[in-house]
Amino acid sequence: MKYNFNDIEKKWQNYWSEHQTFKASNTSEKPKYYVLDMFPYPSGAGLHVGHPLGYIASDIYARYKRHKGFNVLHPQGYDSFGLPAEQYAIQTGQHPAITTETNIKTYRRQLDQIGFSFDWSREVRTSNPEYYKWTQWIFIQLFESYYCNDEDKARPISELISVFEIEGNSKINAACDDDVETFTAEDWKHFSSEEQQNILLQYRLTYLAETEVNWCPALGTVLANDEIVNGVSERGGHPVIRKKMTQWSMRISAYAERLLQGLETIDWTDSLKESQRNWIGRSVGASVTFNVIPNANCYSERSEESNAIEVFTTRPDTIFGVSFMTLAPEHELVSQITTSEQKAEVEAYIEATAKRSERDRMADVKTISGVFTGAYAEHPFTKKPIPIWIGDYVLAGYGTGAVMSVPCGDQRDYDFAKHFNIEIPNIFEGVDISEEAFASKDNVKIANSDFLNGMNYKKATKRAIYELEQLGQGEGKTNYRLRDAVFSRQRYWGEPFPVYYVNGKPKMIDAKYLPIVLPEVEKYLPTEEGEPPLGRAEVWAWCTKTNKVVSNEMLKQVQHDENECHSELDSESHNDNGVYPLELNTMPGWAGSSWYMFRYMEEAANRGEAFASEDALKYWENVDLYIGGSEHATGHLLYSRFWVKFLNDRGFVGVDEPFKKLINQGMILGTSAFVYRVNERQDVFLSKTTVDDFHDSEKHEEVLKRIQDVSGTNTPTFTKIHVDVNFVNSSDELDISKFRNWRPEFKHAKFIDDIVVVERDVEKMSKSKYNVVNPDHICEQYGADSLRLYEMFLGPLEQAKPWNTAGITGVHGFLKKLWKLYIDDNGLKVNDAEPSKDNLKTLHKTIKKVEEDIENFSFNTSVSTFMIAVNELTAQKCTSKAILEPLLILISPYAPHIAEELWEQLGNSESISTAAFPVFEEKHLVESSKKYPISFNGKMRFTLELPLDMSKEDIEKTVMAHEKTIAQLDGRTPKKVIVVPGKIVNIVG
Ligand code: ANZ
Repeated sequence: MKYNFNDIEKKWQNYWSEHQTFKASNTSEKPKYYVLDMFPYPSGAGLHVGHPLGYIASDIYARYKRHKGFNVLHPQGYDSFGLPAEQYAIQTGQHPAITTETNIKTYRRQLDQIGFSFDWSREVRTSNPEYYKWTQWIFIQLFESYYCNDEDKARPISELISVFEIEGNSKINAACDDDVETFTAEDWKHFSSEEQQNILLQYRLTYLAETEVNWCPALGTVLANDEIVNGVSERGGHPVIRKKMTQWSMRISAYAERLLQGLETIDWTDSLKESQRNWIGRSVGASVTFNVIPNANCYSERSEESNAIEVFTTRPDTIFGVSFMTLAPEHELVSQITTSEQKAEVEAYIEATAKRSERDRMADVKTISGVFTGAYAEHPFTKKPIPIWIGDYVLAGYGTGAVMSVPCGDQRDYDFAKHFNIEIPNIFEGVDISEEAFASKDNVKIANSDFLNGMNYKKATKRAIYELEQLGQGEGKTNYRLRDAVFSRQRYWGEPFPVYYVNGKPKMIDAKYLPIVLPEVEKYLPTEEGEPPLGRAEVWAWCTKTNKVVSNEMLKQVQHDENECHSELDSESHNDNGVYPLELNTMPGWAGSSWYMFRYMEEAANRGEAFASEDALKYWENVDLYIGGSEHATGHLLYSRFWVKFLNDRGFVGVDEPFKKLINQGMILGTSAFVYRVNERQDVFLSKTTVDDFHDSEKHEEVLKRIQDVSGTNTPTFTKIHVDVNFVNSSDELDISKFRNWRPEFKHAKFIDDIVVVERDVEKMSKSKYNVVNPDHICEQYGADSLRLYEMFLGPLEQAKPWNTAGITGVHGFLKKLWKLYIDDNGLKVNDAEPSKDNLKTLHKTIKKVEEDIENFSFNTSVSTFMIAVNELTAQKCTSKAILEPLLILISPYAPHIAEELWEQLGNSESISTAAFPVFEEKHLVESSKKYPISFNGKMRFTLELPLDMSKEDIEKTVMAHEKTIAQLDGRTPKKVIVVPGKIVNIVG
């Protein structure tokens, strides 16, 4: 009987689905284990062989854990809101819900054919209203919370209001905006409700604020920092500019320290933790206030006010080395302190720098640019005037957007001072700063610094902070690079906010009316007025009387009436029919993925009253193993930790971290193929080798002639272009007719060479590089088990590795060999024969290695272990069920279909996934004999294999009687025979 993988795989996939073999239970007696994959975004292109790598690894682990007696939750779903479906909708008019549905079908078919042990009954889709109802609900909870720094956790906003009512805000220690003003209980009572709402907004964990955002005009939306690569949008590579907009933000900065500390409690790779640490960017130092010296010559009307500049510094010990200050061009004081003489120059500079992105500004250390404001600040200790400059090396969004510049200690300050001829005082004892700043803080004493003289960095820092505190001009401060996360997107295909506006002030819709379902629009583009696509919705107003989304007509009605009788703005008090505009932005891609791990915990049938029931949350706790790509290091993986900490603070979940262990799978790279095109004639192509010959002086003439003959060009130049790897055979030769049929512009392609050999290069596997290998073809041709084994066999899970389809025949051959061990032309050949010692040794060696490998996520080495085992058992002609049955369990996590089939053939009626993992027994590996080195006077002459349980006397007798010993001794009688059982025999004399 042949190994008919296509039939076998289909049969078992149907079996698993019909029997719900991998459905997890929420009430099992077994210990729980939760294995999660980062869920896919269902793109139109479907899966390529790079996508399932992590899924295969997690599936092996999930199946292994089931064999080990765990109740395993291994769910899957779709991150189904997002930009590509929307862009496709813009181009084709097709509703994103429809394309998303189609894409999901393709994904599901592709995933099913690989034989994953997913519990599909718990599937989630972030774009499903029943799902995003809870994303909206979490948003409301964030709005209704503030962060109490004393308790170090989020608390209900109602508690904050109670404190305001009793004692105002002077004693409140909470995360809030920078510019919150102090008020008393009395003040609070007298504030209008609108003023009160404005103040609360400065404390809420999600708040509306005018923020400088990354605006991408081409995509018509705001992008997060991690959606921008090298200054352009990650998607599409469009330019990104900075722009001020009113946006929802998430006060993630309140959680900076806990996000940092939490890393110590989870089992993630060092590199991943390091990127989160860098992203959070904790800096310990001080904030210092410099008073601006009033100057009547300022052009601003507000110049008479007393101004102060607050800076953040990591080096308060260098305070006496300050010889100027630098403000970011966007700093709010710039316009107030600049003198009339400097006004024109300052304004020109600000305009020029606005064009440079923050990233450019950070990356560029060479260009020194800046301008003097004409104003001076007073040094807190020496009282000397210090010139205030603006320079774009100071970033507006970091620290306070202002620095105390210490040219002797900071290279950027040094370069700036040199360039503009500013004084460079030296405050380091015995250090030469004639060439560059002294950037180190170690092994040096402070000089020329009044009360800091003679101190090292540590002491001077402490003392400087103390003295600043005495003056009331500074204090110790820890700063984080992590900024609050902008949460609004000007897109259609995302979660609507449960928010409406009364007099421009946001109000939350009561949670019991959720979900607020995404409205229909006739086009997915922003409106002509520049509003987001939801601005096109006709039924998108909130009626507070019926608690329903109603037609915008009702809104217009009110405004219309108002215009007649009243001024335009006071809509609430007059003629108010209780209908208000809804928020037009939608939530960003990371909203739905920040909590989806909890949704899977609930069995689908019980999903109702909560995002997951208390029992389900308690049972599954958090994800034990999470596998996914490292590109989410500072996006999804940080945001979801933040939301989980918040949900935990407010008592909605019992855990503080979502993912206990995390592994990043390495990328599978494609082997791209290229030909060269003659630039002067777009329809003429040639091989890489011919291009090389063209540049070779000996062959140049001949090649040039050939090119001239075909293209008529005398001075050809070449461009390398991608060709689809599917047009290339295993000898790297291009199928010219396929190429010509590929695209209209290639229809009449002419080739200089008869045989076109493509150039190969390893790149990221991507549709745009035409190097994508589709798993469907592999499954058809070799089967899913071969695909699974091969993906693992490519190399260590976490490393990047190139795909080469040709290599799959190796693992496919192995599976055929495995099959033959059980089945030949006459059918099953396994019997009840007593296993030999060698059989047992092979089996137990394999159990030990495979178990160790899986526990260490070293799946590639397991595959070679299986190959060795099958080779050995084949050589041993093993037919013993006692060996071959457990062997199937070992292989089943990797190649589940063939394992199930052979398991059934052996007479088992239940799925192999329910079988217990074989138990390793050391005794079978213990050697029963030993190859003794036989030495004569310490020199080894030959080896002799003897049983390990042989007595000392018998060993001596056997060795002495051996013909090689007799020959060695040549008639002599040895003085002594030393026998160390299990080790050596030495014959002396
Ligand atoms: C005085 C000083 C002396 C500084 C010295 C450094 C060395 P990290 O570690 O990244 O937190 N700085 C503060 N705010 C800035 C901004 N918005 N843009 C650019 N630079 C800024 O760096 C903090 C240090 O970077 C601060 O300490 C400040 O310069 C500068 F010998 O103050 B330092």
